[in-house]
Amino acid sequence: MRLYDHPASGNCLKARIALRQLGVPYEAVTVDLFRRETRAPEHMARNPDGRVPVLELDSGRTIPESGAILLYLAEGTHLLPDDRLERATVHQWMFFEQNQVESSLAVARFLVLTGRDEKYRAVTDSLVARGQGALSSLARGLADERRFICGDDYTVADIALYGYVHCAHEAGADARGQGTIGAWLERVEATPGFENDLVPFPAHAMAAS
Ligand SMILES: N[C@@H](CCC(=O)N[C@@H](CS)C(=O)NCC(=O)O)C(=O)O
Repeated sequence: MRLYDHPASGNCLKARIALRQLGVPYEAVTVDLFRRETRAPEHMARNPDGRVPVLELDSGRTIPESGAILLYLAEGTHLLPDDRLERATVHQWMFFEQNQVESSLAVARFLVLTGRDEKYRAVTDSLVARGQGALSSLARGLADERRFICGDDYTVADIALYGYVHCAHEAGADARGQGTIGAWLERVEATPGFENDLVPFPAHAMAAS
């Protein structure tokens, strides 16, 4: 398998965590999103939405979207329950991640780390406020001190949420101070084979002033 990837992307980190924890051999190919390589025709052919991550199977078929990649990789493994209702809970938190966490904290983090937050102050503040609200919802989801977000078992929902919750401070939000989120992050990080290899944004990601 091949992962079209960027080492500073939280969405790509989710795919890398799952690939490593499942012991799936893969080749990582960096697509430099800060140089607009994600919008080049050859990448658009892999993902009509022009973003990473994209997983390419040995057949050449491609799977864009971090959530779709996680669910594809997790099928038939301990990272995804067979039971229909338990699986619906995994889906619940993965949809929540995309709708509430990724759409707010990932964008705010991008604006802050590329130095665009001052120029887009109102947008950034609104994204951080929405992200903080999403973190409060996550904290309520973890309030019964369950080990992982869906219960006793670690699933791809935990991996999906980890992507942007663990680095919420880079967006200007506070995750670790919210209820049991800090303890949950530590439990995720302690799962076998877990590695967070997210790297800082490169210098050329900074907006030209
Ligand atoms: N919903 C998508 C979002 C993917 C996404 O926004 N990827 C960013 C990097 S984190 C990207 O490729 N941005 C480059 C661009 O928009 O051209 C997912 O979860 O995979």
